[in-house]
Amino acid sequence: MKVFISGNIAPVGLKQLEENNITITQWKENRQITAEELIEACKDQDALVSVGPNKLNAGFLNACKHLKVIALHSVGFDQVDLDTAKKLNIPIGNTPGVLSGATADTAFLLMLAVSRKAFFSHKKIIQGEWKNYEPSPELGIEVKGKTLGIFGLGKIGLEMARKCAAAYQMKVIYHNRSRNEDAEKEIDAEYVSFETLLSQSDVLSIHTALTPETQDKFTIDIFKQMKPNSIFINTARGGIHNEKDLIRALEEKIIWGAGLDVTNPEPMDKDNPLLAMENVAVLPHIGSATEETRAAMAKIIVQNVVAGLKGEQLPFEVK
Ligand code: 8YV
Repeated sequence: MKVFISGNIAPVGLKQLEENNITITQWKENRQITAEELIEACKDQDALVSVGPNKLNAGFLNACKHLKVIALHSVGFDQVDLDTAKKLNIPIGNTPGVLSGATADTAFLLMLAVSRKAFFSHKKIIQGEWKNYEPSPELGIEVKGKTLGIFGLGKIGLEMARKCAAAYQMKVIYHNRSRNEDAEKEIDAEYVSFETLLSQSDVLSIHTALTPETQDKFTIDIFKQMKPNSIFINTARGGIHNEKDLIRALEEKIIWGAGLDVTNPEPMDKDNPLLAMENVAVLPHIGSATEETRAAMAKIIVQNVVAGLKGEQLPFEVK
């Protein structure tokens, strides 16, 4: 059996695939594979491990209907046309659970980096602007005891809420399509309407999937409903916020700051105005990028590939 891997996965994954007598072909170039190249590469393969943002749309799936399984190197599956995959009987696997801690760490890191203007201050040193001790340079704000709003309280949102409640006794409010009663019990999270989430959150952290419903959800009209001293954090998908509107909301001080691990498009242009802003911290989509998490993701990928090649139910299948 043969698998094509469209990028890097942790070595443990490669080793385990080989132990299962699966022949690996891997995309090694230092650029994202194009749609045409991906179709070509999958021609003689039995399985695909899709790393990164390759669009697995109807065009790709119809051209590759011979694939027995597609294992995503992500928990998110917005890049896949699930209806077409279902029609063609191609099972799609993802990597839920194992990256919740690392992704929530990234949200937490961004919250602190923004609130203390860390990235901006760091840049000032590099630019040679640290000349003497200034007791009141641009001051940050503290998050202790403030209200954390979670948009999409699933596994990752819950990890973020736990950290904020434990470290800073933050009050947690959340908005979801349906209530998360376990989280309500565990961390006293309060379910609120979307409008209340906007008007009461001091830190608003996005942890929902990108769907037609959440696409471009955070526009200027939405930012205007947030507190002027609030911080917007997005570690989910860049398509959930409207970037032009976010820039305007920050420039016009409609909100206080923003921390992003996801942008639209990715990669972000190096001249993007967000990168020069004092109250902004941007990371290049590193949510799951730790040794431990990437190894755990790779092991799940192997389980999905092996099961799919045997025609068995994937242990982690996107439905
Ligand atoms: C992925 C992610 O690791 O899991 C997700 O949904 O966004 C990331 O953490 C990344 O897309 C690389 O495949």
